Amino acid sequence: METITDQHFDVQKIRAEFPVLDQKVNGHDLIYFDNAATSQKPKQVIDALTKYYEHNNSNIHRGVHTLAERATHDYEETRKAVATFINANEAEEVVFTKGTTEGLNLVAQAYGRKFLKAGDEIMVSEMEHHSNIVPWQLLCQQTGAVLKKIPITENGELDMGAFDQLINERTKIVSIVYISNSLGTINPISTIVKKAHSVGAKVVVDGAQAAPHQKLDVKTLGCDFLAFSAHKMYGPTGVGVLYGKRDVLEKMDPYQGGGEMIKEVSFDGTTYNDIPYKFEAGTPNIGDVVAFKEAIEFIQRIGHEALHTHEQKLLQVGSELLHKIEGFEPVGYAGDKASVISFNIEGVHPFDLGMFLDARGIAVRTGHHCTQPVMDRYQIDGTVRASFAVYNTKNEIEVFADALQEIIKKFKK
Ligand code: C6P
Repeated sequence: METITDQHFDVQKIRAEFPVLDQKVNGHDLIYFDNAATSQKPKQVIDALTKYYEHNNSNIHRGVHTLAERATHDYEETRKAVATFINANEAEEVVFTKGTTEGLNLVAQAYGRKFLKAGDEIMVSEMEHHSNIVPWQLLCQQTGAVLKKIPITENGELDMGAFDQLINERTKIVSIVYISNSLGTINPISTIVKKAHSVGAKVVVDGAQAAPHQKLDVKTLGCDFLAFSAHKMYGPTGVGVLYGKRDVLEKMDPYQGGGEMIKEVSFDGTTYNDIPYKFEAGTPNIGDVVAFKEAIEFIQRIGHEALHTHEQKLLQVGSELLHKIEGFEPVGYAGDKASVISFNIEGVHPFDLGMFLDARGIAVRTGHHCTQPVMDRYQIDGTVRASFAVYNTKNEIEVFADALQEIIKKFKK
């Protein structure tokens, strides 16, 4: 497939693929800067979903009729596309979930409950999303394992010195976010993996925010598990991926019991299906999995390089313009950062800023972004977060910065 080079990157052409962007909100052209919460969907994803329900809807892996075969084929084609997208060894290492949250819970329960015992240690960082904290807290309650926290520095990077101090032979799992949703920080995953593996710990990567911005290569990363969500990478909601290395997945117990995950069931005992089906109990979200393939195709067509270059330009323009605003207080300014700007304006509550921006058609997220420990770290209630995607423009950022200036002026009168 031919990808778009930097010179041929045409943001207006890309925007035209996203019907939702072409609308007025509260009388203004919509400016959608809430991409870290969920991205918009290109027409090819929407069309694939419609096509599935108009032509192929059927249950999978269990029918001999034509529609069942078509649905099964398309569902499994997405699995292959995901395996290629993340450079997995094989499609069987790709488990479909309903999102990152489910993937992380699956590892905690199906791996953690089987292999961890009292006194073992699990390490996460202070910048984790709640979905990479709470499943481990539950596991600690169930097993007596202990949760350890890698602190973050003032600019929002992992304190790698502290990590080196914390890691030891009791560490059994390191579960770490690739890109922080509230700070934008890109973490040095390969380094963490090497250190964790040297003490025999498994590494789980929360790739929710990385999947839309970063080339995900499980071989380069070396991680044992990687979880991400389709809806943050231009795909449908309700679908996620848990990648796991074959030998690890095979040793794990099932996560849920039901149809599809078994080989034989009797009251004398049940045998389980092979991976990945062992972890996909019940009828999955077939239509959305099928449409997810188109989101992958969309990203591959643009190419990670062009995508990255464009988003980094937006980040640079946004950072420069916002820094000129009086009272601007960035939260998270790591050297290696994705296109997310989290900030506060002195004397104005983030929620108020969010409301006034919405009145001008600008969608941002405000609050703690499901990372309350980050807010505690900086002793703030929340932030305003503007997160940029491939279809955002420099002009939108200029409009956003002007709108902020005007809103602040009104507040300070
Ligand atoms: N962050 C945000 O606005 P789900 O909901 O399962 O698709 O993803 C959970 C999740 C896990 N890890 C990270 C780093 C995330 O950013 C998210 C979702 C959204 O930042 C909703 S809180």
